[in-house]
Amino acid sequence: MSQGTTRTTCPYCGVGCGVLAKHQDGITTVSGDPDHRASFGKLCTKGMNLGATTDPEGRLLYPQIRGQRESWSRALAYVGSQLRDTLDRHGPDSVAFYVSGQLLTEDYYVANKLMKGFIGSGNIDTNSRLCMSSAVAAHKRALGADAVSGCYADLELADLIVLTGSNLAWCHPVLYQRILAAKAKRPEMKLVVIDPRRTASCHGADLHIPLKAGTDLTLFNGLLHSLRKQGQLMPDRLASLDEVLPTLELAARGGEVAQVAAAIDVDVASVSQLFDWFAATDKVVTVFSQGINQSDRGVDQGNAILNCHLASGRFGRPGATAFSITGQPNAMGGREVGGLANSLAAHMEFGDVEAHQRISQFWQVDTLATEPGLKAVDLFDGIESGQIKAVWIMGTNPAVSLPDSARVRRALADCPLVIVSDCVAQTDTTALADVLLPAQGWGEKDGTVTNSERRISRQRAFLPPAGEAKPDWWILCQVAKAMGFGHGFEFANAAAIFREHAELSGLDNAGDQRRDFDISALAQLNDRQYDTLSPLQWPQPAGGPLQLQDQRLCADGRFFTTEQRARLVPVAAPVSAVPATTETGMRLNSGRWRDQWHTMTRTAKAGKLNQHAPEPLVQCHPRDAGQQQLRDGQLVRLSNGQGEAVLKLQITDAVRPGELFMPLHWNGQFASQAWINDLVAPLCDPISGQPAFKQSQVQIEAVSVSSVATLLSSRPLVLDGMRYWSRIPVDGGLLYHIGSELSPTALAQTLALRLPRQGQWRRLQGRSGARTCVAMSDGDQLQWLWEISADSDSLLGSGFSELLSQPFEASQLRHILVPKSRAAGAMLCACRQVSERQVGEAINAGANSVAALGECTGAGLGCGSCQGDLAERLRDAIPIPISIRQVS
Ligand SMILES: Nc1nc2c(c(=O)[nH]1)N[C@H]1C(S)=C(S)[C@@H](COP(=O)(O)OP(=O)(O)OC[C@H]3O[C@@H](n4cnc5c(=O)[nH]c(N)nc54)[C@H](O)[C@@H]3O)O[C@H]1N2
Ligand SMILES: Nc1nc2c(c(=O)[nH]1)N[C@H]1C(S)=C(S)[C@@H](COP(=O)(O)OP(=O)(O)OC[C@H]3O[C@@H](n4cnc5c(=O)[nH]c(N)nc54)[C@H](O)[C@@H]3O)O[C@H]1N2
Ligand code: SF4
Ligand SMILES: [Mo]
Repeated sequence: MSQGTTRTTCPYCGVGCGVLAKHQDGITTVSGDPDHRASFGKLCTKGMNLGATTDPEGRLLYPQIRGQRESWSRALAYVGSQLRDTLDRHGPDSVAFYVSGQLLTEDYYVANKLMKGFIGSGNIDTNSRLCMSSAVAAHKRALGADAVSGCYADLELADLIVLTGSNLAWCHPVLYQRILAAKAKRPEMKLVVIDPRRTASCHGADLHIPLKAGTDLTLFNGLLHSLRKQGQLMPDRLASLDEVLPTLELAARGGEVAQVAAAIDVDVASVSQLFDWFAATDKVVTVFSQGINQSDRGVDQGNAILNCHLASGRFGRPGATAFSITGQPNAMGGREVGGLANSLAAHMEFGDVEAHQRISQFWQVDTLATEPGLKAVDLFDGIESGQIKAVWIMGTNPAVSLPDSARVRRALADCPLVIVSDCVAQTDTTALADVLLPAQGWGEKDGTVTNSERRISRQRAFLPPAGEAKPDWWILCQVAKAMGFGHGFEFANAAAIFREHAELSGLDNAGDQRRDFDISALAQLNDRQYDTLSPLQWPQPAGGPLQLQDQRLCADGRFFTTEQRARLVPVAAPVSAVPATTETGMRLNSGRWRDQWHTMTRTAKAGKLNQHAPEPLVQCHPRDAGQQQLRDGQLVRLSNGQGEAVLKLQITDAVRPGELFMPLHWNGQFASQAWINDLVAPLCDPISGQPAFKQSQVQIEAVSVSSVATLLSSRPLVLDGMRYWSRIPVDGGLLYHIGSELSPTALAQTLALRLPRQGQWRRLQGRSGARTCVAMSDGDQLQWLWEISADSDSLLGSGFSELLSQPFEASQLRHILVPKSRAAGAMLCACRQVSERQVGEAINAGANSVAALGECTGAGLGCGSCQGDLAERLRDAIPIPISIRQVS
């Protein structure tokens, strides 16, 4: 590790990769930490581009009350007195915290302590409710605790990996790469993907089961039945046979493989293949994530998967487990501290009298909440109804990410007191805050996170804080003191909080009553030991040496139920699977895109990440597009009784007929009307309260506009009056897409008036067939560039976004106007990082074959999968004459 380098952890997904970060001369550079056991030196695109997200641009720099800058002391006193006043006048349940799996464990611990222990309400819930709460509930039912047993090494040790409802290749890329690397070494290892969509995760798979959305229960019940018939039950780890039978009987009701295949609408051969592979393989890992959790049957679906693994003894052993993969960097840490409204700290539960006494004594309070609080969706209902009068939102953007987001925005607008701690100034949620508190972001803050395999890693500071930003735990402690709760919040640093958290986990934690979460061996760490703590998995009980090797929960066959056996949970599949298409429209599925993180507050700062998908889009099958006479790339409206969205259509047979898919990321900061959750109803799993984000019903129709524009500008543009717009930062400026009811000429005139223009600037115009591209430059500095047309097919792609940050020459208009193929993407060759633009340049310079392009740019020489694209560029490019002239 070179001098000045800090060892830390990536702040995005639940893989929890180790990062080596360095900050020098105002520039942050990162690389993978070879010694981190989650990632062994690897990072994905988001991790590699972290450096571009740490500059102070766009940050929330100082506290504000109703838009006015305030000092910290005044802001804290105000928040403290307002919360105290609300508590005194309306009782504990009139106050709520809505927190996040992106907080550090220490922040999370203090937030939970303040709300449940001192304010005395259960009303603290987290965005992990939207993410893992169904898996948590399924674990508790089957294992007696939220005990995620597995290790990442299991993904390498397994002979069969089943990904269901998980697009691991995009959402946990480093884990996916670990699987591919293991598979390359042992080609007999099998990978099966169960997803209604053909995702990037299918590229390396041996089998894709494109089941009808919402039919996993039928499939996994069918698998259990088939395992039983093949003599695969291993009852010795289970409760008595009497308890097991109802589950097996329910599973049998789904019928034999042919009936299962018909119900999930997949060919019989694929389903038999999966069942046979599963039965023939001892070491099987089933990875599940949001396609399972975010459903109105999310908990049952989780249990259907666990049933198969537990019943057949494929659990808690090297290479054999059912593995719920966490989404956020600290979703697991949130579960440890009791961040969910229905649990207490350190994996203790409401309703357990001893646990209640234990925590009360430890915190020295007599106000500890006795009842679970409101779960996320209900909590915002409580804000809407006026039951909750003050809400503090930390590290999450509910105005975008909760279902029925338009209603959430209205509820926040009407709430008497909305406090928001964030590191970014402008989000759809900060826009609705009465008080804004600037939080330190990644690289500035210090603490721990726990990844999907229960590995606790340090996030360490290596940057000065932006403006007056403070750590979340510090802000919480100051407010607690201002509310009069001084004695519980005198922490000198994050290490002191961690020690308290670790100590609590070990209290009375032994014998038959033992809890799975125990890190009491870390309660004695001094500040220096905490600072240098190496990543390690829990449990770490006191009294023995620290366990540094991989550990699995329930490996000894003892579970956390009263009888210490695992339980099978009877789960009935729906009598008839939810139809994909109904009279009311199509089924709208949603999820992640490769290079954006959630509501884009951080990833959109990295110009490179924005090139992958610069506009909001919805994917639709060619059959449905044909029926509605929709064209690829045109603007469409999605609507239902609740709301609507306007965005670009991508026609692809990767989605099933009758189903649509839309990335969740877009919001009011980046597009005119592309909030997916305006269309998602607040339908939740009845047990976990997790919203069913993947099963909305919508209609799709064309939006008619008279002109469309792609515009690159060094300065922001006023967008009033445009039917559709999207904007995304690129190096040196912004990339806009516009749809307008004006004619192309009138749109050009309107935009010209809104764009800067100065005496010495050069206006260039390029023409190719019917396409015209106009550029304005100041010397060799491009100021803006547009293509306006009546027809979206002809518009330039996103591969030109780097033009603002490079010297501009007139000849560049030539390769901008090179016709793009339907699949036009910015980065044509991902292996060698060769863009559409570089390929265009090479073609203009005379490269006339795929081999010649490879020679001059390197494109196509890596994995080779872009060679088809390169050939298409060559075919399209050569015969079209392009003229360029200076027009003013
Ligand atoms: N690039 C990127 N990575 C991320 C994030 C991000 O924002 N961007 N966020 C992180 C977070 S917080 C999370 S929770 C994880 C989520 O990680 P994933 O769960 O892998 O991501 P999603 O794209 O939400 O959904 C996964 C898949 O579920 C499928 N699906 C939908 N309905 C069904 C169904 O009925 N059955 C089955 N079997 N599948 C279905 C969808 O088609 C989708 O491909 O990603 C984490 N990683
Ligand atoms: N339709 C649909 N909706 C979904 C989903 C889906 O699949 N489909 N997935 C759901 C899931 S799984 C999730 S996890 C949610 C995610 O949804 P959100 O949590 O709302 O999304 P983020 O953009 O991650 O919001 C995090 C906010 O915290 C800020 N922040 C970052 N670091 C810190 C910090 O250290 N301190 C503080 N105080 N603030 C910080 C960021 O700037 C940002 O504003 O979306 C959910 N919504
Ligand atoms: S896989 Fe996840 S934790 Fe690892 S670098 Fe990518 S986003 Fe970060
Ligand atoms: Mo998530």
